Amino acid sequence: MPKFYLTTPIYYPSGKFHIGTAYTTTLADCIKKYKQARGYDTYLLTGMDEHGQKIQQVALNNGKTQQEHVDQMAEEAKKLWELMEIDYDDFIRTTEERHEKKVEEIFDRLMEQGDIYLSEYEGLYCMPCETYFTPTQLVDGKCPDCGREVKKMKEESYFFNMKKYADRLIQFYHDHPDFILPESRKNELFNNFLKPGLEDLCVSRTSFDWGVKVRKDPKHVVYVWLDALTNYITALGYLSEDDSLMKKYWPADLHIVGKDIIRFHGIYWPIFLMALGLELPKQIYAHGFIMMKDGKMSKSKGNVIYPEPLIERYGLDAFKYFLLREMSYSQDGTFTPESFIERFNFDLCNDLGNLLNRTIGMINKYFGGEIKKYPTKVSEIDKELEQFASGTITQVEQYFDTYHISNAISEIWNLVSRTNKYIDETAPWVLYKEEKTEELQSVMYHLVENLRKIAILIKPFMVHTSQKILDQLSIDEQLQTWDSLKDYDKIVDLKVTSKPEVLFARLDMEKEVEEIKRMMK
Ligand code: ME8
Repeated sequence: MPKFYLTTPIYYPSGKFHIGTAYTTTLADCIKKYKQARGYDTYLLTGMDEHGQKIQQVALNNGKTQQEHVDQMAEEAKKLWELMEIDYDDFIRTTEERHEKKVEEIFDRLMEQGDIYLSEYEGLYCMPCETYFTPTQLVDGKCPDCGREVKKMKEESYFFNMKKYADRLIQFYHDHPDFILPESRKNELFNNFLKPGLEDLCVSRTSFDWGVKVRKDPKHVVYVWLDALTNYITALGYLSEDDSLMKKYWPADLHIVGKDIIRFHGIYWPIFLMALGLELPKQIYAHGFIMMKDGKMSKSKGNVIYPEPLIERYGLDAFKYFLLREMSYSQDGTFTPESFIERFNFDLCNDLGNLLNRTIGMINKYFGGEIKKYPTKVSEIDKELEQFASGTITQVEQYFDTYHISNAISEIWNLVSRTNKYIDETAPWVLYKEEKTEELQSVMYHLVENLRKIAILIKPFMVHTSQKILDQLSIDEQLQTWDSLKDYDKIVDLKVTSKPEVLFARLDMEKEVEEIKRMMK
């Protein structure tokens, strides 16, 4: 069985997770479920990035010890992932012993082999990002990542010799054109950071102590990014007695990250791995941001929307559908209450929900709910629909395989629309009136067959809706698998439910928009 190791970033426990943060995990979970359906032995890692000055300060502000704060946040994160049915295999926390011990060892080793050396650092520091910048990297004198004020700081620090590995990394980029996705972000990284030449990276701090201490010089704590990035290997038991997971799953097949942290993953992480003599991950995909009408989500703007109330009111499947559909492969996505309700009403209720309801209603009315077997008489238009569906499957697989999830979903919805149109074209009510039984049987067969396919295709992101469709149509278990998508004539002796259940009930636009605005306050 081929393996597929994928990771989300490990999250900062600095505040409640909004829908933007939830997007990364939703995407990762969808890709995992797709890969599983395709027969991969998958392993999904997520977790928490619990060290650093920012966390120390948040804990202090909340009147808690750092440990109390991160413990509570880890519980909250796990609760959210449970609500969102994120099927992760491990949840690593950087304050766990299994991680801290290995970070100490890694740091020691990099020092011993001369990749890390002691010097002094003077620079412009952005505290929320825990990153030093050179004056030229600033944008309007402020942090290029978050736009906040930077502070002049000087400290004795350990440095990582990035220059030593820069050429090897440039070569790696050339040899692996798909290493960083999407291409636009790879070009950005290459042109803005690699080409001008890398600076050595400051990898320790003395200004606070909430972190992994450098074993041989404990007034220093390890830079949070060096600490955090290694989670992808410490979770697999790197340098441990039992490193069977490491042997099995490393290198990672896919690191999923947001665009704001691609520099750390696309430059520093590969170089750390080279220094450790480990293989580099196969791919790193940096997605865009979920934006609001008035820009980034922020508490001060009062435009933050959290996953819980949306899921509670509209269901998990509608929530995931919206996020994954709205965020394109290489651009940002936008959340507005209006677009959320529109997608719910049009895509889910009108297009998909109605297709199922009309189909079940007609089979009950015309054939007592029964479909016997593949029709004896198949018209041109039926065949054309079969071809359309098989084209959709090929396209959807291609899109899923290259992480173009929004495009994959659009393709599936094209099939939904095409199938709705097929009902209008074949006018089953006329065939019934004219007693064209064989033709009518074929139309009903093809409707059920397409709904079966649609249900399988949406399963990676709409598990419940998928199962409801398959159950209401009483599809045999063997015909619920991804492999069975290539079949088109295997349905026999099927009886649909006589009491169809509405998948998505139409919402009142005005009322629900108000409701979502209330959630944002
Ligand atoms: O970056 N839309 O953690 P984090 C989409 N601890 N994605 C968003 C987003 C938005 N509006 N806001 C945040 C960290 N994200 C580090 C990672 S990994 C070794 C260390 C994404 O909690 C963001 O891009 O700040 C990142 O991928 C994830 O949420 C966690 O962000």
